[in-house]
This record gives sequence, structure tokens and C-alpha cells, in this order.
Amino acid sequence: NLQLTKEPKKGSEKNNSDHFLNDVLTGLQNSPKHLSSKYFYDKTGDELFQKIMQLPEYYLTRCELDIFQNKTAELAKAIRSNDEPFDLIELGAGDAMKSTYLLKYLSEKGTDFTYMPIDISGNILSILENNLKKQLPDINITTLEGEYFQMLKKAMKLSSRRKVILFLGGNIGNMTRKEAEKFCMSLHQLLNREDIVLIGFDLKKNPFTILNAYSDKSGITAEFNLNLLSRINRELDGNFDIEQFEHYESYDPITGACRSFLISLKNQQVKIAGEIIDFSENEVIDMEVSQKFSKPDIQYLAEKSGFSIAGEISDSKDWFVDSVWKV
Ligand code: AVJ
Repeated sequence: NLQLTKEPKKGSEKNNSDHFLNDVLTGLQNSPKHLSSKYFYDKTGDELFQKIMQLPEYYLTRCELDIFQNKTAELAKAIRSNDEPFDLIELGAGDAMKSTYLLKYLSEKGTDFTYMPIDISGNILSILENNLKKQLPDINITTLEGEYFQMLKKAMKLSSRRKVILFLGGNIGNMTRKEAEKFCMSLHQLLNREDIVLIGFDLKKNPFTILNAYSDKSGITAEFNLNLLSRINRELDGNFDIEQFEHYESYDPITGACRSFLISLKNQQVKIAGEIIDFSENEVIDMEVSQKFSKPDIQYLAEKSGFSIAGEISDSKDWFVDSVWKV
């Protein structure tokens, strides 16, 4: 059994690694075993995700880029309200490659806003900040490193301006349907009357297209998953033998759940921070869900959580949609 001594907080660093250890041990002591995909994004994970976005199979980024490059005016119109200044908060901003098109457009139109990117990776946030300061030096930017809700609450306290929330890239897909409902309900409670949410949904489509996007030929997605085991080795004194785990992807076209697993290739024991975890041959670790949606699924989620849909902006293939939600 896990015993964590409760020490007084030594800054957020210590606290974060405690959470990481706790989540990892709890997840791996569960049945089925589970690890949270939010921990994919250390420096190596950030780099691997950048590579994923370049993969020919990974269509999501290109689809949403199509929207941000070619429907920028439509996006701007959806989020502006008269000339009222606002805070533009992006959940899981990453390198902000897509949103930069919108930022540039807004800035050129003389819009008064502060950009507040939230991300769990401090590494990618500092890359983002450096890039933006070079590309768009006139933009006000406040980066927030941490979990979505903690940082959102912080942003709500920082100013009382109208809020526009960007939740792009299909990041919401990393939640199960139930988790997404809860998340959207809490978001709705936190926001005020005039606030707007722009959420990106990856749409259900040919199952092969989806499956291939998450099981690329070059094996980068496999590496992306396995990197979490390496990260546990590095940061939590683990001894995973990475060679003894294999990536497996599945897509269920009925539920729209695309799921990522790591299979243990033999009976083995792994030590993490002194704790021993037993794996039997062919036992899996549930690593990630990337949920896909139909338009009615989106409608249902919006209404269930108290929002109303004010618009829908899709790419030219209609594979991805940025949905505009009013409180
Ligand atoms: C960053 C959550 C949008 O689920 O499509 C990419 C992460 N995982 N390939 C996704 C991911 C495997 C990605 N999101």
C-alpha cells in the first residue's frame, strides 16, 4: 500500500511530482491498470506530439488549421461582442500554432484582449511565449501552467473582463463522455452571461481514417505512449523495461471512442518509487481515450451542460468542427 508522508508544501514543483506519483501508483494498482494521458507531456512528450502533428495520418491539426487559416473572420465574429475588451483563455494551448492565426487577426483589427494560454507543460508554454513575443510583440500575454480548472479559476480572479474560452484540437476528446459532461457543466457554472466557449470536436468519420491517425506506420504514436513509462522511470525512480510493452490502438465506431493501450509482453514486475507492480502476460494499461463525436453528440453535450450552440465552423472536408457555445 502507498504511504505518502505529508510534508509541508515546498513550492508547486514538489506538489506536482507528489500528484504524479500518487496518480501513477493508484492507476497501476487498479484493475484494469490505467495511466492518465495528461502525463504524456514532458519535454520528450511535447516533442513527440509535435511530430504526431506532422504525420500524414494525423489529420486533426491540419483540419483545424484549415479553419483557423481560412475562416478567421468567422471565428473572430463569433467571439467578439461589440468592442468590449476580453480575456482569451486557451485550455491546453500547446504551441498555439492554430490560435496564432486568430491572435494575429484580432490584433490587426485593433481588438483589446489579453491572451491567457493554459497548459500542463511549462516547457511548451515557454516555447509558446517566446514564439509569440517574436511574431506578435504587441499582444498582451499571461501564461498559466497547470490543470485546466485550477488555472481557469485563477484567470477568473485575475480580471473581471468578459471571457472567451478556446478548447481546441479535440482536447476534450481526452475525457470520457461522462467526464466531458461534468467538465462542461463546471465550466458553465464558472462562466458569466456574455462569455463564449469555442470547442473543437473531431467528428466521427471512416473508422480506418481514425484508427490510422492513432496507429501511424512510423510508430511515433507508440513512442508517445511508451514515453510515459520512460518518464515514470526518469522522474519516479521506476524500472519499466520499455521493450517489454507494445502499443495497441482500437476504435469503436458506435461509441466513437478511440483508445490507446500498452500490452505487457510477458509476466513481469516493475518497481516504482519502491512499490512493486505485477504485470501478467497480455495484461493492458489503459493509456488514452480520444473521443469522436457526431453533430447530435455535440448538441447533446452542449445542452446537457447548460450551453446553447451559437454557431459551427467546420473545415472543408467536414471532418472537424469548432463549435461556438453561449452560456
Ligand atoms: C492532443 C488530445 C488532441 O487525442 O488526438 C495524438 C493527443 N494522442 N495522438 C488526440 C494524441 C495520440 C491528441 N490531443
